[in-house]
Order: sequence, then structure tokens, then C-alpha cells
Amino acid sequence: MARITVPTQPIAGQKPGTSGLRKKTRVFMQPHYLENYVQAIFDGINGVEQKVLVVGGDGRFFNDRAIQTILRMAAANGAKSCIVGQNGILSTPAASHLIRKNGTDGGLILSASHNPGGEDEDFGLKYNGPNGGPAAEHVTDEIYALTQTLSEYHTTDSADIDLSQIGTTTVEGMTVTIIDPVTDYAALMETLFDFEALRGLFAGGFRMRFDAMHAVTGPYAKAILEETLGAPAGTVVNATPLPDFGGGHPDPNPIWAHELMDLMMGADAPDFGAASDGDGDRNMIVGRGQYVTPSDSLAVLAALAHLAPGYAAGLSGVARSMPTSGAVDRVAAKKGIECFETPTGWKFFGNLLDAGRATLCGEESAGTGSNHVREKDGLWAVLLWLNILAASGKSVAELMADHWAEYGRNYYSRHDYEDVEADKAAALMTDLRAQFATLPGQSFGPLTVASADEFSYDDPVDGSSSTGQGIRIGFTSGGRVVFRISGTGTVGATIRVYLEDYETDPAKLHRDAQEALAPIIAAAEAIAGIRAHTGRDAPNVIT
Ligand code: VG1
Ligand code: CO
Repeated sequence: MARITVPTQPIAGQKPGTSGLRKKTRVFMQPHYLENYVQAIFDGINGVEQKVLVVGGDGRFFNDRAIQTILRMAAANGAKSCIVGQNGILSTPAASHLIRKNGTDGGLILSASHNPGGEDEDFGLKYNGPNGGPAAEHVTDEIYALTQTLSEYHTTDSADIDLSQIGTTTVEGMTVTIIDPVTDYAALMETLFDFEALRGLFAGGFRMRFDAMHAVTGPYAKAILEETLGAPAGTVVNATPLPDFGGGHPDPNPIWAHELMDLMMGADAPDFGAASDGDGDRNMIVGRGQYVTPSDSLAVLAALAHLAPGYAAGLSGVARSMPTSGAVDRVAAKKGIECFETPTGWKFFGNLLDAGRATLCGEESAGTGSNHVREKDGLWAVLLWLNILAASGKSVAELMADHWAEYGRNYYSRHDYEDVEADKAAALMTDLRAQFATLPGQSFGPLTVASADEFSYDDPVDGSSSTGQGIRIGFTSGGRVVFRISGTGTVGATIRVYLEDYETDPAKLHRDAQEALAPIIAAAEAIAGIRAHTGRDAPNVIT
């Protein structure tokens, strides 16, 4: 066995997006492709000599083989040790926790999150820093630059290690510690939530369904909900992580988790339903007959988090991504705490969490989290909801009705146009920018435009700035529409249209969201000409 240096050429297009590098699995499987990117990560963080890294992924196709490659390369690059989830499994929030708990130099998380998995689907890899969070933009920029100049990478010719055996082994002098992926994460959850109250909830007949969507949260949810908290066996469904997620989209929203939605809207609905995504950082919350949008969920959690022991002292502040609805802003205003608006992607919350400026963060895309880790955390959100349900004695529908009565309702929806030709999507955005000066004052049906601009962000902690983070058009009614191009897709461009309107009339708080938003939807089309630009009659996905 020996360390080998392999000459390589720069590989085009290894540019990390919203959340690391995502490509078709077969692209990652090409000779030298993964290796190039891993070496660029290592070099981009000033090498890994004597460093400790956490390594794990969501179990999708190629996860196991990619981990073997990463371990050989870490050893050849002089790393001291790697902490690896058994069978290569770690949810994104569990990896974030392990990085923090062990004071490591960061970690490599293998996932394309909610994108489908399999040999013909998607794969991804991201580096998280020593704070446990996704690398900041200047780090991913550096990594990308290195992919363009790389001439060699380092690996070993050592044999694969057995990822199924808990314990310690070595690769070329580097220690590899294989751990149970659930234990540390479950212990962290127990420090935040009232597990006694949750046991009492289930013992009292409360029933839920957790749909793990054949992805990484299955083992976590089974261990915590069923084995620790006493939820009946079978509460967690689709609980075994599969390399292709059973052929589905592990994206917890009413479209992809429609079986759960059907159950929760039907006559035999249990009290509570939840789902998580491929890598376990997203969540869907649905009560009996009551879907909760991610933006509303963030607002309710911000309003009531103090009911859980981990947040009993209150919140220092909250943060949301720009396209996320303003529902949480109203809660923050009432509580007199700071509320931050960041670009899309969890990496932008890291500094606020590290600085103690925000306790809870959330995104409209079903991501909610807190300062307990530096990633969004699906199962955490589910447990916080359960804790609030247990402490308040109310149902999800009652909590939502109370919330809207107190704060008003931010009707919200996102319309996605997937796999649009990149130049057409770019042209749509360019045409929108050209209208910034002329739109204010123009009327579209009952709506009048108040403002039009492109979001940019100056990080209040380190002063770095990020531009081009989404086009927003505000209406005098308080409603708005945001246009953004996705940074996680692997084919063509995905145009995301985020729609929001604010309602306080008690008689209009319980409408269908698409109906309530119809004037905003019509204005978005009139302003952006989505049909003309894309040739599409309707969005592919409405959430
Ligand atoms: C999407 C979501 C964004 C989220 C990102 C990563 O990005 O909109 O809110 O942070 O996915 O989530 P984009 O650029 O496609 O809109 V995950 O769970 O896929 O790591
Ligand atoms: Co995810």
C-alpha cells in the first residue's frame, strides 16, 4: 500500500451551487471527477494535514464508493482521522452536530438532498466548516477556482475499508472511526425537548405518521419516535434508506409526499404528519386536515419555541431567506427581537448563528433549524412541533387558526418551472431587470406595484456582500412576487416564482392559497411573461 499522486486535468463545470456541487451521478462517477473536486476542497481549506474530518452521506447510489475514495484521499493528504457514519450514513444535521461536538476541522457530506438518487439521477458533495455549517461563499469560490487549475491529486492504493463495522481502523496511518449515525444526534435532541412530555403524548393515544421517503431520516426517526418516545411501531414509514429512494423524489412537500397528504386530509387522519428529505435537513408539517407551509411553520415555531426546554429562555433573534414569507417578521416584531433577511441557502445563516444574533432560521423550501447545529434540521422541527403540541394541548389546526388570528396570514405559494433552457431563463430575468425603473406605480388588476429591485445582502457579521440574489416586486397591498433561478438543479434552469400576499380580514383567513393568490399570480405572469419566455403553460411543481 502506498500514497500515489495522480496527474489530472482541470475539469470544467465543478462550480458549487446553493448547497455544494450537484451533478448527475454518472458525471461524478467519471474517472478523476470526484477526485478532482475532493482535492480542490482539501487544497481550498489549506490542506488537511493532521486534520480531523467527519464523512457521511444520505445513502444514495454511489455514496459508499465515493466515501472509500474520500477516505483514501484524506489519508494520502495527511489527515489525522475521519469520523464516518456506519455504512456511510449520516444525515446532514447529524453530520453538522458531529463536526461541532468533536471539534473537528469540518466534514464532507455526500448528498443531492431532495433530488432523486440512482445511477441515472443525482449525486452531490459539499464541504462544511468547523462550525458545522456549509462553507461560506468565499470558501466555495476558492474551491471552484482550484478546480480550474488542479494538476494532480493524492490518493492511496489501499483496499476498501468495511464501513459496516463500528470501531476504529486505519488507512495508510489515518485513523477511521466508524460510529453509529444516530446516537449522538438523538442525545442532542434529548437536551432540547421534553422527552417525558412527548412520551406522555404518545402514551395518551396521540398518533402520527412520519414519512422518511426511503431516505436518510428513517433510522433517526425510528430510534427517536418509536424506540425512545413510544410512538407505536409503524409510525415511521418508508424507513429504510434506499440507494434510489424507492424511485421517488425525497422532497417533503404536498406534491412528492402526496401519500402522506392524502392520509392527513382523509377521514382516518392521525393527529400529526411529517416527512423529511433525502439528507434529513428538510421537513414537512401537516396536521389533521391542516397543511402548514414552511414559512408559517417558521413563524409558529418562533412564536412558541419557548414551550420547549431548549428554548425556554426565548430567542435572541430570527432569520429567514428572502423568498420566505414575512410571517416570522411579525412574530419577531411583536417579541421585540431582531429579524434578518438573507439570500437563499443555509450558508448565509451561519454567521448570524455563530454570533448569537439568531436562534431560529428558516426557508420557504421546508428548511427550519436553530443554533443547535449549523444546518437546517428536519427531525428537530418535527420534535419542536410535537413539544409545542404536547405543551399547548392544541391541535395543529387550532394553533394555525390562533396564529393567523393574532398575526394575520401570509398566503404563500411557490411555482417552479423546471428544466427550462438556460438562455430562456436568463432572458426572462434580464427583461425583468429592464423594468425596474418603470414598474413602480403600474397597476395589474387590483394590484399596484410599489417597488422592484434585485436582492443583495451585506452580511451584518463579516461585512461580505452577495449580489444577484433574486428579483423582487412588491405591491402596495403588502403582497409580492420574487423570481429566482435555482442553484441546485442538474439539468437546464429552474425558474422559481415565489408568491405572497398578506391578509388580516378574519373572514378571509381560511381560503385556498392558490385562490387567495390569484391576483398576484396573474400579475407575475403579466410582468414577467413566463409563458412567452418559456413556452410553458403552467408550472411543473406548485407548493
Ligand atoms: C433549494 C432551496 C433552498 C435550499 C437549497 C438546499 O435551493 O430553494 O432554500 O437552501 O435548495 O436545500 P435552490 O437554489 O434550488 O432554490 V437541500 O435540502 O436541497 O440541501
Ligand atoms: Co436537504
